[in-house]
Amino acid sequence: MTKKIEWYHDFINLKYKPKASDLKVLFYFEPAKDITKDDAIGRIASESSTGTWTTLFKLPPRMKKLMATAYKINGNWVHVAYPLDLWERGNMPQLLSGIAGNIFGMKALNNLRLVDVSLPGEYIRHFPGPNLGIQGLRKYFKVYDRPLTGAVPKPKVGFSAEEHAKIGYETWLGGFDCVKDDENLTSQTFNNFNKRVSLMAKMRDKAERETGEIKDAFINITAETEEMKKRAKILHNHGFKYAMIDVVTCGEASDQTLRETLGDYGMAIHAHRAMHASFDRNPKHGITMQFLAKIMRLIGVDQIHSGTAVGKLVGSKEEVLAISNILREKNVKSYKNVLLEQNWGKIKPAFPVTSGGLHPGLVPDIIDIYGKDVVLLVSGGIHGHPRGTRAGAKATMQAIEATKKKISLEEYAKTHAELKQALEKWGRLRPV
Ligand code: CAP
Ligand code: MG
Repeated sequence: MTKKIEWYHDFINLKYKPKASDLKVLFYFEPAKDITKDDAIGRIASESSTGTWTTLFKLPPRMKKLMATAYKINGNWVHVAYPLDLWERGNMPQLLSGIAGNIFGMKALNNLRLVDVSLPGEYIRHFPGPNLGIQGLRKYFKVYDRPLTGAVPKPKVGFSAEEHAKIGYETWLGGFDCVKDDENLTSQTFNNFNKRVSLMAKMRDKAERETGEIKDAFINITAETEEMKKRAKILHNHGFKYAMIDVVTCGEASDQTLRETLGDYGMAIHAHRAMHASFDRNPKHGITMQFLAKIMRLIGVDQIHSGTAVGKLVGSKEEVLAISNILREKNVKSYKNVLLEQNWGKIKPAFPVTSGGLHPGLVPDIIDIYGKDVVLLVSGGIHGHPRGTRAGAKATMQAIEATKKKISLEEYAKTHAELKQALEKWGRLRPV
């Protein structure tokens, strides 16, 4: 008789009823050749909690309490429950090192996808969530009945700080609430951060005086963490309500730190998700965008990019709706193999941000998918307007008005020149 050398199956118990205090995770998995489903599932639960590849000389019985349990298998989906004590409170990198860590590299799995996590109240209450959230930001802008709007100067990078601020001014004067930096604009030789901030503040003040509206900007502070803290302070000193962070490339640890810093200044975080598609694009492997959205709401971003379903970047309508649900609802209901139930307790709702290949002709589709609680970013789609940036922003605002009034864009365009010109160029094009 061969000796038992591993204990992976000890992590499976289909009779287990998760406790209210457990963290519950839904994974999609595909076992490698010659690996049974149970062998695969056991490894997922083991490697993400307390196990190792072989039986041990010593296994103190009390440690069994920390083992994860695979408790429900549904085709290639498995539900795993984790005892709360496995997790340090308020430490997001540590959670990821467990449920999104070594398991992705196991030879026994051809594919593994972390779909969603359901977090108990006792875990959630150690995170701050958004500082202002949807209600706080609406109150700040005094805009309650339409999406917030913003645009990035295009080309992405290359403008000087002066040129950037002038484009910003045109964007604001066209009716947009915000001007956004692109994800790869930080503080380059041709566009220094400090200079950009001070010129943008001047132009913002001018735009506010001339329009009587609140104007702001998502200026990108992405850098090494200490540097980000300095940049956050500079933004605060210049009266900006937001800072923008590339939350994936910066990492959860610095996101958490900056949430504290910006919270002290009463500011909000615009979260750009550049790099997300490296782990969420393959539907069989990696981490879903809804999971990323969940941990970002918990860490406390006020808004995060969530896709368009109709623009230039990947992302289905189902995914967009799942992300919006996670960001905006108080009680998220489980949905197919896409979402787990989540009670957000006191954590505020965050805005989804729709962006990428949008233009005025796509506004009705976007509002149909998202409703009004969304930040709408139209960049190429305003700067490419035949009459320029200001007219492009006006055309977008007209498209929002038309949609609110339930009038077709074509009809509204008869009395709104900027919208008419936009439709002549792009129509209802869905770019690829
Ligand atoms: C959009 C954008 C945004 C992407 C991000 C760009 O520009 O500025 O970064 O939309 O993608 O650089 O492509 P356009 P996502 O409006 O000119 O397309 O929102 O999917 O994270
Ligand atoms: Mg961009």
